[in-house]
Amino acid sequence: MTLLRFVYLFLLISFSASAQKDYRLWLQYDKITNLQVTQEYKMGIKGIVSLGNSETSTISLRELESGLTNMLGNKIEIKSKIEGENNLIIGSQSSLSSDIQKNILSDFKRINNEGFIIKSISLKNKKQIVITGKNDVGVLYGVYNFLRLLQTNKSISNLNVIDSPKINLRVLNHWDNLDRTVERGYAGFSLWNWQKLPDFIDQRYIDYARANASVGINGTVLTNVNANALILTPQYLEKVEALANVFRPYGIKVYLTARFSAPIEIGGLKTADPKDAAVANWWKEKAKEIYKRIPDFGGFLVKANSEGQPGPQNYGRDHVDGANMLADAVAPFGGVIMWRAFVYSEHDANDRAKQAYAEFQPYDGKFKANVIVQVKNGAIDFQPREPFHPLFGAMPKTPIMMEFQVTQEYLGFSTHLVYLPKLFQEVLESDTYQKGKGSTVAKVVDGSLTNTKLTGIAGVSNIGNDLNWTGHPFAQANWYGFGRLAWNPYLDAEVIADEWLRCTFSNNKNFINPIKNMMIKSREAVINYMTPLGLHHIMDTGHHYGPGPWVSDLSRPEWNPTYYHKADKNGIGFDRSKTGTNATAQYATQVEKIFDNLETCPEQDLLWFHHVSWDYKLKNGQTLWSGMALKYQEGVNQVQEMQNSWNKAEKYIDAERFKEVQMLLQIQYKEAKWWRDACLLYFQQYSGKELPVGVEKPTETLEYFKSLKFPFAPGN
Ligand code: BDP
Repeated sequence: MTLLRFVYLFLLISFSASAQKDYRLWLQYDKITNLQVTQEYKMGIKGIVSLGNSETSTISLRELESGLTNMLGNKIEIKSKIEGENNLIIGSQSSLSSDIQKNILSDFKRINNEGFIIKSISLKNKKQIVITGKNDVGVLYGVYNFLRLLQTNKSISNLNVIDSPKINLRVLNHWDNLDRTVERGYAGFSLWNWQKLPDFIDQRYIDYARANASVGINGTVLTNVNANALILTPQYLEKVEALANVFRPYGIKVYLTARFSAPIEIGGLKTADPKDAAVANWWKEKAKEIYKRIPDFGGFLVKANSEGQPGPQNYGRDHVDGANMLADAVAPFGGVIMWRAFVYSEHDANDRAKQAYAEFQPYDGKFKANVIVQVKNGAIDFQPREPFHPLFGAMPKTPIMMEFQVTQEYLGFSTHLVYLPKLFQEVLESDTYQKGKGSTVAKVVDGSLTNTKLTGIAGVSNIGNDLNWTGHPFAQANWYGFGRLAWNPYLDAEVIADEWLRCTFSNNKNFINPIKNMMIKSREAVINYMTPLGLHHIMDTGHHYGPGPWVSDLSRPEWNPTYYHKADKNGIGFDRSKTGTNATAQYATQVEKIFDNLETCPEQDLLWFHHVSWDYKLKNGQTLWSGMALKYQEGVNQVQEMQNSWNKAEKYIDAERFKEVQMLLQIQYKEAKWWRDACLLYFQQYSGKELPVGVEKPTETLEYFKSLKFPFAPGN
């Protein structure tokens, strides 16, 4: 490492420490206020000895140095060798002396290449703490983990933390366009300043990498799935290379989206037919060109023959032909193809929820070894609640990766406080019954169910160039939580919320407990005021902002909310049971039975799977109409409770973030009422019934709600 680079890195890290709280995410490193805790840390950490000399090791060292200095309020000595006791020794396995290695040899057997060990050891009768891993990135993960222990005021007196990521590819999908607009982005423009790259390296890139590394995210797809072929031209690849160079020492690989028609658009070929030798060759050469610049390039993410994107079917070929052709191109360099299964066609009269399974399931076992099929968590599209996608557990011979949406396209944009790890956890815990009871989606995704080696999880990013990165201070928790669950899909959302609050705001339990509770409940609140009881996709059209259950004039039937709720005089809901589209049959028999039967179908999914009458009796004895109306009201009430909790938090945190969240919650409250009133007025036309006692009367008419138009809603 050159001296210049060293100084540069140092400046960058210290810079970010002085930036605003909003910007610092969960890496606040605030001075610890608890004296007893501070005392323990000061006694336990007398110096840092860094054994590595890579860029990554320097980052680890600087991160520790700045984190500890800020949290403890005094500088920690950096030592060139181990002297005295209570040193933090950081370095990868090969850099450790044999007497240190002796202490932890067996632990190395328990971690994978990205794993880490944080351990209190005794060395020549002196107590030391070692942070290690098989390589420097593992050490970096260990360092962030160690810092988190301090951020959350955990004891460090007898450490023995041994941890590895359970999923290999932990990636963010940026739906960022080359003009810096972000599809479904609600936090400003794209971070990637293509015009100034490659020469101008924005501080943001480094802080983005730090944030990701701190939760173990190890890949980033820079560009939108609705892809632009230009990203694959030398002019842009040079810029991609610059980003890859920034991210590499943080353990983050860069991926790009591949537009299937690129050989025509930028390659001058007449076709993009995957069976055409010239096409296959063009991709091989393109891969070679990319890997020459970026030797650790991750590979391509592809949206093909979906929502108008080009793909192999344009040439009478199928998804396997397309994916395998690209797989061959990147295979020599160790690249992967993440091929999306988000497909549905306007020419297919079949229930949209069934189409991806119908198309992809028969391909099981047909993809090349470096292809992983990327499946959204549910069969429709990132709704506030969806039953898990039936492809999970249905393709045992194919690596399947999870796609979650971290950006809140269908959940109130970045204005609504919705804690998404609750949603992620619900999906991951769902039982596919692929190999009998206990075959959870998490076990499909981490490969443990079928001993799959290529595993992955993607989160559609909610990050933009807003000062606070995500538009809503609490949307930072969704980025954080996605990363934590990508690392370990068995973590509990509540534990993650606890960690995040402590790192981001305060360790004061009078703050943590009510605010954690608010976060946990927020996900059910949004379901209640938007789409209770299994309703889905009734957002206004195109931009998906606000309610639009009345929309029925779009060219594609399955883009219309009326297609999804099917409300009429007789009742409401989409019959996907045996008597309807039989989508339930796409699940394992045990699951199929549960969903198919009205008695056993969870009420939270009722209208997803069944069309029932307005008088249908819910488990609590209410009629469907009353129960639904009360759910809408409950959602509104829950937002009010969230406001109450937040208002009491004022004294525990900084004024700026307090105020921001307070204003946002007020908008959320207004919009929750909008959702309730618009949906109930609309559905009331069919139910023909009065609102039950306890539901507030709307103050506007249905016509008014229908007249609202948002031509400039963001993200569209
Ligand atoms: C939908 C979005 C659209 C995306 C599409 C996808 O509305 O902007 O392009 O998903 O995932 O949710 O490809």
